[in-house]
Amino acid sequence: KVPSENGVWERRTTLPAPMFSRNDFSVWGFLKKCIGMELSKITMPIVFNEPLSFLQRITEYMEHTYLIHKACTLSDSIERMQLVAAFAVSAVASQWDRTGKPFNPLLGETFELTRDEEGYHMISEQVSHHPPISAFYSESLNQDFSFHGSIYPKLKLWGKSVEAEPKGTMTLELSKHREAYTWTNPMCCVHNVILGKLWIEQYGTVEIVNHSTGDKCVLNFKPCGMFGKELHRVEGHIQDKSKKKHQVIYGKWTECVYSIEPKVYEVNKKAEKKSGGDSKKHKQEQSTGGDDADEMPDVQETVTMIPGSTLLWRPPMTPTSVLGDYMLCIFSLYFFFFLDSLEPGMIGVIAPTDCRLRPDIRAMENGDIDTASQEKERLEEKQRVARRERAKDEEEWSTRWFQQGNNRYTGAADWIYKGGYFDRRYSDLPDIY
Ligand code: CLR
Repeated sequence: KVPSENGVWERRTTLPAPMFSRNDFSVWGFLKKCIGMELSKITMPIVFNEPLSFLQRITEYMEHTYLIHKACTLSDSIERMQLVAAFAVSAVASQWDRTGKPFNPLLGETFELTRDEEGYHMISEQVSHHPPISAFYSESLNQDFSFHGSIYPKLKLWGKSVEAEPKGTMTLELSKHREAYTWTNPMCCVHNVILGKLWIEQYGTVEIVNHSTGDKCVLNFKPCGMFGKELHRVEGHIQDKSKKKHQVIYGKWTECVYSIEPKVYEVNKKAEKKSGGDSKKHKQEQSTGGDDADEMPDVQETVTMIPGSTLLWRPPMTPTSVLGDYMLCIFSLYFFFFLDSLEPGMIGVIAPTDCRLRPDIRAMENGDIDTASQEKERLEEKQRVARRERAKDEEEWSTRWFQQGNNRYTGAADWIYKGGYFDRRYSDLPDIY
């Protein structure tokens, strides 16, 4: 927040400093030395970073929390599933055009987000350094829901792209309905790390399970395909435990999510085929093998709304120009801006491990790249020294707000919130900055 004329603090609407252009730096120049290495162990030059910690980047899952609030008010479980599906799609929507690398969180780093107006708060902690694992827990202030999970981004360098598999289970619990939903996020691929313009694709099947009713929503995040026709497209359906199809879900994760009755959807599809809507007459050569860049297909086609559909979600659009050379595009700048803003009321309230207090990220946000770079090195060295000290004393690192366990619903390995963060008795916190 920034002070306005009458002395009241208002949320900021711009970033403190514009960023330099990344165009002069080649990602490949660094990556070629790293072939065959585990990507999480590579220290990339800071120019490829965006001034956010990975903990803040995953907090963007919460941008459209109103969908969960809405789901809580519905009495029909299929209708609730529709909104949960829309939430799962909306959660990854901010990835569009976000090719900056967030800062790797330090072990023990935390990020708190308290949004009184939106009725929830969230706490996340870096619980492991190698492999990097971030755990998060959010709940509504009126105890209607909790949404929690952990993310271990497994990165792979394929010829021209970096593929990130976000390992970890998302769990959403709606207390009034005694329901729990689980799913795993789709794959994320960053194209053209060798040459060309970086762009992001998300693909894979996301299966949302309602563990109380046995309802399922199977969502297919489509790979962009040969003509780019499927770029950003999401399609799927909701079925009950007897496998009866109830609703079809369709749209794009960058644009909108609709739901419609399966019968109406099928009729429409058939009609579209008859009219030769998507003829595949001219086969085009696929460009995966060649040396040239995989350009992002032009996204000309917007989603056609089939009559009878219900709109479940649409992201609020904001002009990207405000961000200047940050070269990221985000639907709701508002959300991004306050993710990293250190408001006066927060000092002394947020935990001393909160990434808002990280000097390297702060320096980068202020446009001071040299300080950012020096500070980043200092923090990483401090972390290494601490680890060596622990090894010498045969001491194990203990996580502060989460503990390793199994997901209650799926049995998969998970990180469980121990509670207590919001009591704000921050004893035993490591000194990581
Ligand atoms: C996407 C949403 C998933 C969780 C997740 C895991 C890994 C993240 C990815 C998200 C976004 C893109 C990401 C990736 C790790 C590295 C990659 C931040 C948040 C960046 C863009 C790679 C940049 C490196 C190039 C400059 C080479 O649910």
